[in-house]
Amino acid sequence: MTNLCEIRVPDVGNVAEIDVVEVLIKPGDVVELEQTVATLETDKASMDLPSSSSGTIQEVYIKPGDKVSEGTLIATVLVSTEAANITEPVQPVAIVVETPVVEKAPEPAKLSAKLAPEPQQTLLTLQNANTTTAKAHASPSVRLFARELGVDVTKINTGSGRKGRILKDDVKNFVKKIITEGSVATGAGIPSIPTVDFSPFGETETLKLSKIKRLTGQNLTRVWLNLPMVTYHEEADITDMEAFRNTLNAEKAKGELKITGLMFIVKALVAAMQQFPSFNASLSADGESLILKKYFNIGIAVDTPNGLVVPVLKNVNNKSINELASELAEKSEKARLGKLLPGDMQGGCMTISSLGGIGGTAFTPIVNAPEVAILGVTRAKMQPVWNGKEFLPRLMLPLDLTYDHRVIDGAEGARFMATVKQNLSDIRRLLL
Ligand code: CAO
Repeated sequence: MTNLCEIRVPDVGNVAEIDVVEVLIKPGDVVELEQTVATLETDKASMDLPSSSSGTIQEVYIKPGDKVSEGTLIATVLVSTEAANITEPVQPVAIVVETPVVEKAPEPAKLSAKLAPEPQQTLLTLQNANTTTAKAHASPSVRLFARELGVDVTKINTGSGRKGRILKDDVKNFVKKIITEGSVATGAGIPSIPTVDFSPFGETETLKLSKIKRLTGQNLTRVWLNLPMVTYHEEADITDMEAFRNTLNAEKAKGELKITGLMFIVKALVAAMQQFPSFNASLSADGESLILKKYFNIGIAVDTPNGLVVPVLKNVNNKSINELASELAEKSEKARLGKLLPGDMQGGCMTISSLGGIGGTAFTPIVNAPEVAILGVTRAKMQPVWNGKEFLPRLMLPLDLTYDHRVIDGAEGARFMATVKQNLSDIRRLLL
């Protein structure tokens, strides 16, 4: 035998019109007593409407967007008389929408470990997401659902519900995105930049980013979020080096490839890396060991019409300045024509980003991880330098070393740069 019972909106205080935000049942669903059947919302609060019976839903009388009030019929439930669970109307569970809600961090998500293509990264994303305390526009049932999946609803930027409310589907989509992409843009717990409609301010045009720019952007963001980076600034006196370079170039026949200062910088850098092995290294995946490299390959950031690419000069220690100059000329030409092969860009130990041909006094380059450091170079400038007795005009080259602070200590960074500086100031040292 069965009874037909009704689920109605209980007394929720003197509120005339309550919005139906989400309906979580359909005919044929089996519901338990106090199971959430719908989410309602007033101006001030969001509430889960629990079932007042357990049984099978026969009919649902509301849909999202409807307005209800005390006594409105929500659904009918077929209840077996043996179960006879008919009760007094159950009070909805309310959560004040406008006030930050402190959420208890649940156990790490199991789902991610099972399904994610990159388990470590995805797991990290979900676990990080669990530990925050913030407000989110979501009903208690959605919060519970999110918690069960190990998702912090505050990491879901906007919901697809009314007024941006986060619905169950948004939580599911968030998880799907993490699983398919390995992470999401906001996966490290960083709030995303809000989307702005610029049209009120004037005309705009949307240009698609080149593939190189998009990939570089993803890589740089990943590095920025993972590496504690420090940038150390130094200046090298390259007056003598420049005089020597000019002599060499003057000896060259017309049309022969000229040598830029960058080749000396590459050599000076590698000589310092030979003295400081931790700069020619990568951190192991578990962060517990340093992988020291016995080869010396230097990546050179090259500016191309499609974005930044980094061809690698291989075995720099075994090559002459002239050889390196022609290799860079060939590779940067290939880079600008978009003809670099993957092998041309692999195997770098440290990268140089030189803006010296353009200008600048200093900048903070981003490490090309898993390398541990990058050397930035800006424009050399004649400066008065005090030699203890008088000011002399010297050509000073600004250098910026950014390093991964997990691997390199500040003092080590400073010593390394002092060595690079010495090597450039007196290039005879490169013979040692
Ligand atoms: N100070 C003063 N002059 C400099 C200099 C410096 N630090 N660096 C280069 N120059 C001079 C060169 O001597 C050359 O002068 P001449 O024309 O009189 O010979 C001129 O500037 C142009 O040099 P160049 O840039 O063509 O050559 P390079 O070997 O110094 O650099 C390359 C090659 C490929 C690194 C460079 O062309 C390039 O693409 N730089 C941009 C890299 C970049 O975008 N980095 C940013 C990464 S972070 O977003």
